Amino acid sequence: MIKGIDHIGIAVKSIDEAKKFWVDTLGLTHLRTENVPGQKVRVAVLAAGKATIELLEPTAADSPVQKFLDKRGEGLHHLTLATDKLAGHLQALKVANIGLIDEEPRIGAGGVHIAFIHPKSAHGVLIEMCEHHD
Ligand code: CMX
Repeated sequence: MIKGIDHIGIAVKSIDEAKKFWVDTLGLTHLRTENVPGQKVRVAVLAAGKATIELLEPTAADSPVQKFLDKRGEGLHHLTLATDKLAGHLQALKVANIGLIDEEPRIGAGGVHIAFIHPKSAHGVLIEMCEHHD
């Protein structure tokens, strides 16, 4: 049911500053930048082969990414795995007593259906699962 790595999220204080490294220096291609109001972040999507890298900049003081920056500073924030049956996968995880942040899919960047697994249930990694409808 897991199709592969969809993207890796990196918490940054400023997308404009971070792009100087990731795009100008390292040479990754910037695909788009969008606001995700439901997550209180602005997201810059960079091409990285079949997957993407998302630079996450908080847009509100109570954004989860702002909390992460305050506590840990910039760095790897989450790993996103693509699945073709998100709702069914969440149900199976719930039955297995895995701590879910989202028990139902919700809408993330790009209008994709997403749900988060709590890092305490995933060996310290915040995992996002996503299902594309294209
Ligand atoms: N990766 C690994 N561990 C993390 C983490 C992360 N990204 N964020 C928090 N944690 C850890 C904390 O270090 C803390 O551990 P300790 O108890 O050992 O100190 C624990 O999880 C609880 O963290 P907290 O700082 O008290 O924060 P909250 O519990 O209030 O929130 C979390 C943590 C993961 C539930 C919250 O950030 C969340 O709901 N995240 C999902 C949504 C999200 O991150 N959206 C932004 C990006 C969206 C997008 O890509 O579009």
